[in-house]
Amino acid sequence: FCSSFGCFVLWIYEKQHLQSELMSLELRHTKQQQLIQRLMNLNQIDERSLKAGSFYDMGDKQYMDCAQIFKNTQSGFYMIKPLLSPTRMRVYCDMTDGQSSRDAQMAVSHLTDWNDYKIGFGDMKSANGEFWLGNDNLHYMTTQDDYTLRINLKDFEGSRRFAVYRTFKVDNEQNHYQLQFGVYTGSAGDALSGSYHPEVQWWASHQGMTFSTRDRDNDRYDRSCDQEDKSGWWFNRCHSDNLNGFYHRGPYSAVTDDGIVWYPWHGWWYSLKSVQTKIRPASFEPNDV
Ligand SMILES: [Ca+2]
Repeated sequence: FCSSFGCFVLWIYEKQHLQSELMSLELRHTKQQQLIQRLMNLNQIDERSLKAGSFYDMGDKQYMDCAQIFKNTQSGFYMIKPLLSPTRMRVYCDMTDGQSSRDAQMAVSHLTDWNDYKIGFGDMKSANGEFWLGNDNLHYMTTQDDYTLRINLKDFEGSRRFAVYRTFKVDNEQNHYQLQFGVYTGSAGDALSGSYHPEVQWWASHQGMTFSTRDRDNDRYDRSCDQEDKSGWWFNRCHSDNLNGFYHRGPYSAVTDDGIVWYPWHGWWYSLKSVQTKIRPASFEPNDV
């Protein structure tokens, strides 16, 4: 069949051939492993970028509120432009529970002036950041359509309550961002109108109140609610809720009721753990989208 020499050559050839095939297989294996690693990394980055707190650029498309972008379904920051607003604004859109807009999370510093509240301030980048959207922006948002306000409250014992107000409106700066709201539903009690107690209502209702800050006193009190209660708010004489108040952490004693207060739930001397406010069009039905 073959001479000993011929078989030897064939053996050498086969050995070299197998060795080069092995090397090529090893190379392919390494390349595939690198590819798998790259794909895994890409996947992780993708997951991270989809987490709440991300900023989504919707390009040149114009949306008047979060409800119009709801089909995007990812919670995060978006640029919107309410009809009357001269500029686009950055808002947090909460798509997880059908709420289409979070306007503010309000455990904020009281060392802020009229102009800070006017244009907004705080952490507008992280999902749990605390910020005030800005009274001008609240005005532009709430006058272009009929909006519903939802306030989510948490205490330090782990309980949660909420309050919903129909027809939430904030007037313009000339009218000191006068507050108007409609029917209440919820579990936290109707602090905004103070309807739980007529004797409280006349001095603590926030219906029709104008906004006050430490440098602009528009309240009905002969002194300044803002200076006593350390926040910018729609004070009367002064309040039954003070959601921009001082972060006392639960029960507190102070000269005035300056905590983060929601009176019908925990009274004036308990400062809440967290406050989240959201607005969405009254006509908005997540299931329609
Ligand atoms: Ca006053």
